[in-house]
Amino acid sequence: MNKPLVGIVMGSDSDFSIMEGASKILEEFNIAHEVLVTSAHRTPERTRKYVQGAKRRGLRIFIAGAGGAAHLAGVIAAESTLPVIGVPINSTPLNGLDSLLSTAQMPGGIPVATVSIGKWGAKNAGLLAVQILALADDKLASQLVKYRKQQAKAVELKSKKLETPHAANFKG
Ligand code: RP5
Repeated sequence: MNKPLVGIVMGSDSDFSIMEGASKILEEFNIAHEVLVTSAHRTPERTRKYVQGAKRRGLRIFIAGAGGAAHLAGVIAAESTLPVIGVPINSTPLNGLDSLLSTAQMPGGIPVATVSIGKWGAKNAGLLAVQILALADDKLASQLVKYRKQQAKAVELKSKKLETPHAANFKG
């Protein structure tokens, strides 16, 4: 089994139904990754230990998802110079707006690349990790181009199903 390149972490197992979107993308691109639960607030020491050992174990990127006062991505970024992608989870009465602000509003000097709230964010976090890894991997870069082409084709096919006769004259 290949060593994991991406660490997908989340504040609670209740975040998994969202965060598995990131894992699915990495599986699609055959990128070795690991998934675990650790909390900035409930298990601060576990989080610190995990992050401090990550570079040595070969990890290149973190994807961190949390909800509410979502400090997980920021705490990880504070402990490591590896890139951190933050996913705000919509697990709260504020529907993730709190998570978005807590994840995105990092002080200058400690960046977190924050994606959109919830499922879209988890998927895009996976894709952003692939794009970062593809900078040094031509095969992965070609896979990304193929992914985009397939995605565009799928839109055209969906359009065909509901196009009115005049729209058929549009050659997009
Ligand atoms: C956050 O609190 C977690 O990331 C999760 O989104 C939220 C609720 O956690 P549980 O109470 O379901 O464990 O820390």
